[in-house]
Amino acid sequence: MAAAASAHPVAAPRVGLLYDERMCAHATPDGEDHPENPERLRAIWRKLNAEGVASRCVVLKAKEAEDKYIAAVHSQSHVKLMKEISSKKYDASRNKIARRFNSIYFNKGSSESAVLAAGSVIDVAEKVAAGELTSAIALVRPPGHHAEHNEAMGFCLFNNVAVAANYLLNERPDLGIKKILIVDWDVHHGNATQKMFYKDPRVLFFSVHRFDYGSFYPSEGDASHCFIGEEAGKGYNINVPWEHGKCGDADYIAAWEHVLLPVTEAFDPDMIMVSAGFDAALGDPLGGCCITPNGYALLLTKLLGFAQGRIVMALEGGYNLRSIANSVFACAKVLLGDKFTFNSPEMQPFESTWRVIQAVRDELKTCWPVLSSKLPHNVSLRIKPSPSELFASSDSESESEDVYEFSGAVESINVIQVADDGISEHLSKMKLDEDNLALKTGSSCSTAEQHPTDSVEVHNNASVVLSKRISDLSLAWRSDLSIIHVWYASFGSNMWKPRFLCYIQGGKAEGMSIPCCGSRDTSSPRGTVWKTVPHRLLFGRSSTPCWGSGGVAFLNPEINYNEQSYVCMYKITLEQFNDILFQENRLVLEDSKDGNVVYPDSPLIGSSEMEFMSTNKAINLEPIKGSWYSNVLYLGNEDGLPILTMTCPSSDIELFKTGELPLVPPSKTYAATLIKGLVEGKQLDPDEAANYISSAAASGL
Ligand code: X5A
Ligand code: ZN
Repeated sequence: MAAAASAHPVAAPRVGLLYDERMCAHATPDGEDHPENPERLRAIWRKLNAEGVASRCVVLKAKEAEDKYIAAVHSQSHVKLMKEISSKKYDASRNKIARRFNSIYFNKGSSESAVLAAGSVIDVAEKVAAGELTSAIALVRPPGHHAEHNEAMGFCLFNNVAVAANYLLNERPDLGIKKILIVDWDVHHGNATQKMFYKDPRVLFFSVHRFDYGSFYPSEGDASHCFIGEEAGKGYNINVPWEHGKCGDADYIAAWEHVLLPVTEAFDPDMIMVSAGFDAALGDPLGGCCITPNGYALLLTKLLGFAQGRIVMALEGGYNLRSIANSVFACAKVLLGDKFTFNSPEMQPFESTWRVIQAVRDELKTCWPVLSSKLPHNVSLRIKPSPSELFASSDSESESEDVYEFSGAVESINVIQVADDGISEHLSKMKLDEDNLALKTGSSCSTAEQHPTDSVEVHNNASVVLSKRISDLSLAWRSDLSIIHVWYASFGSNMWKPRFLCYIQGGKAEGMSIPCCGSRDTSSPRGTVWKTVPHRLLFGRSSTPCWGSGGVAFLNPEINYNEQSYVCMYKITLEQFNDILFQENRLVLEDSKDGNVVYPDSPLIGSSEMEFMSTNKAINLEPIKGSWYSNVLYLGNEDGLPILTMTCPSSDIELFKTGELPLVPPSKTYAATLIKGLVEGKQLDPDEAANYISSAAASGL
């Protein structure tokens, strides 16, 4: 390579690039598809080689972590379990143990991959700290930032970045790294890293992530901006929680300019570690955000001016192979010192971004006085994405390939005028039938407005032709909704699978006095996943036609971070979800003449209701006002699909509070059904399950 003529030639940076096929051994046990799969590493590695970037780096092999270094941030028993989970001893119980964790699989390669991932980040961090490398990228998996002290979680087994940061601070004082900034730009909150350094002022943890008011994975309240650290660590934990998807370069740059960079300047770290997930990238199937490769390059460039450029990047999430390959490629070029030209396409942060940034600054300004200044007030902002944009899937691969040709990201925010708040208000008040839009597939992060123009005319003058059209339409919704999948989150008796299946296949399970008619589509759920949600479980009303006397389960629609209720999520079609709503709300009739079942001929949750929920998080179904389960809640997103549940409206909660509706414990049979669900679902043992139900029944509202 010809060096450019310069008065002060600067030595080429030595950029570490760690890749090792051994970290591809961790995979699903039976080859099931999973977003966190070995191809992620291979796709990145192929791209870096094809572009001639790998050969410009110092390529390193993975290295195992010593137990004691992992055990400095994890419990001994967790280290032991993760190290043994791939051994013969666990052949029979491995899958069962995986199900005890949230979003975890194990196979025979998991233990070695996990130890190598942690050891590799230690190794590159040590080399950067020692000055052997200028900076480094560790292509590791499994990822780490969700892995808690005593728990694997969210595709993560060991918290690789936390292990390495702890190693430098506590084991290698000789290397002189006294303060570390961890920048977690994975689209998910770095819950575990936050906890591990919550009281530690030597580690400034900064995480920017989707929060969606608490509904985005990992759906814990501590991802909010109010969590700023404790004791000596107060002020050294910074969360920037996005309110919705579709955030892109402009939003991230704004968080950098107005939060991260001023604080980093004041903190003056000795090293920066990036929890570099690329699931906020354009095209990612889980993230729903849209950072371009140039956007990542710019975010990284802005960090290079600190800590003498000592940056260690460790891969976390990122599930679109093209997007992650292109994004890592862009980052590698930044570290190698390639010049980027960052143009300023017309791009503006969301109005919500500005609100979030202001809230973060307010929360932290006493700790970081530099945040007390006024934000520029005449910034040009755009309104939050339209509802149809928010539910649109964003995993088009060709699209993310195209974006690589995109010329650049914003350099600074240009200022024109403040968004009109009235527009978002209008959106939330939109009448349901005003916008009978088809769900958009594929997404763009363009700012183009989506207008609800294509409403289907069904309320028209009567004519033979039209009535035929109506009946066609009444079936058409079924085929439209049969190709859309959702997670139905059950929290009551439906947690017991045989009972839930009655709603799909018809019939009745043990303890039920009347049978279900089932769904028109009797196919089994495509998946089952358990999780807990921050909502109160309550039991109320005094009897049901099906279960007899005793209260039935409701979920308080209000989010309450002090509550953890179990939900069993079934992946079903939106058609099946509607059929469950019909049955729960007793809308399926039996024709008195032929005994055939008659379903309502339009869905309760169609595309427009989905859109409404994407912005409002809940929808009270007007057509069945007064029914017990007329309130559909959007509880977030699981692997790219919306999580929905059905419960009572908030107005009923008020009636429960005043006693106009009674809070009544469940009957023995009904409680037994819930307990069976929790036990057979391997969530709780029988005693714990009984406790869970009785304490939910005992605590008032
Ligand atoms: C590392 C990471 C995501 C887990 C999502 C689970 N984990 N639904 O991106
Ligand atoms: Zn992630």
